[in-house]
Amino acid sequence: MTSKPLLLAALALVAANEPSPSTIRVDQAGYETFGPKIAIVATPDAAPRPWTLRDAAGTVVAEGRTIPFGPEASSGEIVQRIDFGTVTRPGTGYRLGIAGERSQPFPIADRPFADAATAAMSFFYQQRSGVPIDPRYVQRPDLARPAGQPKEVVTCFSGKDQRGVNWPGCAYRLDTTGGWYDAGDHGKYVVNGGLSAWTLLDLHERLAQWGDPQAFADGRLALPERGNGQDDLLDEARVEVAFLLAMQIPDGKRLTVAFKTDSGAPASDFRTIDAGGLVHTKVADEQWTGLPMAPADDPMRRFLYPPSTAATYNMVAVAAQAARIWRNSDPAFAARALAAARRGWAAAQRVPDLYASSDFAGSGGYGDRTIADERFWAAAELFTTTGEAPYREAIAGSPFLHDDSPDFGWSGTALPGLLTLATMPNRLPAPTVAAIRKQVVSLADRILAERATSGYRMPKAGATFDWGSNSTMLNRAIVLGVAWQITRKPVYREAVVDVADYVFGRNALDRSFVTGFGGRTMHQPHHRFWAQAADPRYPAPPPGVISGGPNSSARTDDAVLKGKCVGQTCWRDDWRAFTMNEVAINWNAPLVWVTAFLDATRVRGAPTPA
Ligand code: 9MR
Repeated sequence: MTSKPLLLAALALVAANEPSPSTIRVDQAGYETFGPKIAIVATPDAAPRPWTLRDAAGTVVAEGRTIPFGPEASSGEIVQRIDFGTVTRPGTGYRLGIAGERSQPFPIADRPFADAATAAMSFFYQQRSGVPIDPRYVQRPDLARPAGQPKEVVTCFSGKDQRGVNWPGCAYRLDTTGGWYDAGDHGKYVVNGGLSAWTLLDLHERLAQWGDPQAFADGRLALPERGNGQDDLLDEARVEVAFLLAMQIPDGKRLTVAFKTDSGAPASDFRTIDAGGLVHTKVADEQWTGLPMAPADDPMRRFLYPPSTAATYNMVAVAAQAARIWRNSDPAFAARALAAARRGWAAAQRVPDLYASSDFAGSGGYGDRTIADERFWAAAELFTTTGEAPYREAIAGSPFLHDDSPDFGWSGTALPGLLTLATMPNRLPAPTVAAIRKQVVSLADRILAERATSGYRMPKAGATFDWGSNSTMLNRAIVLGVAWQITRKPVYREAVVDVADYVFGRNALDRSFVTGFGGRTMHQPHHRFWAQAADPRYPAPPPGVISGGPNSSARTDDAVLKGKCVGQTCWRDDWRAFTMNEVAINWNAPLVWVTAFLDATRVRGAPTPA
């Protein structure tokens, strides 16, 4: 148990190290030597102000006037821009200044995002379940820890759910050892794990297309697999792919499941089905544990929770993607993944309407009533890998070929399918591929249009920030990045830089949401092990971990900010604030994608004048 004085001392320590916020907001991780350089300043009125840029020695290296923008919806401020893109001298400790106010220090560097990409990948190693976290592969010795759930052979949950409905369990066990913990909790969820693994695998495939296939070559990351001759990003992603495969129900198993699981009513319509090939939704604790809690100390019983059609399609998509990625380097693994994907596809055709129940205690719901998008995604990945007719038929005529949502996430997975079909070599007719590319570019244009309305040049208009809003921004940056890949128009890449600038500090809170990158970063994630703010005997987070970000819509954890915040100001650096400051695999994965994209596509050397 923590004593109160210790707790207060820990909180005071964090507060004492914290520079005060500035009204001049910069990308605290840095600006690219030959890239755009925009800062945002909040001012009491819209009158332009003179600004200066000083180097670390205090010498003025540039000056100019702010460019008024006006009222800003996402923050409630009046903002102006500082454009210092003409400065191309690398250095550290630059600061912008306006009449007595100065920004956090920042570097100008050729590769300001390279270290963040590496650190953001380390997050996945440190979220691994089933293996000890080895001091040789982490940034500080106190981040090492014993394995959590080193032998996780689990059966289905049986007994009463939170609404008193009795679930019958099952007559088998699965070995689900491994994978990544989802977030600050110790649940392992297929739909979120699948999307996260897909994001990293998608990055891997694209790095080659961007001309940087060695970005995560063997030895680039600190991993136990270092030196095995395989790409390190693939080594990490494989941990999760293996977990997804382990969640699939063996052939011939029968299971009693509820077909009615709408939220609002207790689960009902239990039927016994042939469950072979379906995928369990999650393996997780029976009850929520508190913070702090190292994975190895987690006392809860863990169970498999019922399969769903969405989880099945999700595994299918990623396994199909894995099958083409490992085809040459590990044909046996690739064949196993493809067989699992085909078996999953068949099972989902047989059982197209099995939805997850969110009524179990101890773990996240991840419920999703719309499965057509998962089906489209699975078909897209299977078709890209195999070229076979049934998958083409599932794609052809799909409304998702023309869907106008620029967002994707754990519950909305049509866009991942579209992005794959747009640029991964496949056997669709050339005019169809051209139409899909056009669609991706038009979604990116929609994002650009929203950015034009944003004083912070965010890829999203308005003041609504949902749970995990930083991943909404980063996933939109992925769409922009693919549009850049298709068109090579600089504006799409510039808009990706804007998203990086936002998450690394160019926001209304003057806060880098990524630990370790910036002068004023997030310190206190909602995380059971990186829980130093809750208990000084636990470690502070490693660098490279992104907060979920502002949440203006669903803040069940928070009375402090209620009614007192606008949009992006609805966030606190507080380990208790689980709707705002948790960290998660599906938020760090797009951080890796975006930082690695920017690093791989950086301008090498001074651009030739037009
Ligand atoms: O990221 C999820 C978010 O979209 C949902 O609104 C929220 C509430 O259901 O759950 C989030 O996911 C959490 C999951 O349920 C449990 N592990 C931590 C995840 C991040 O907070």
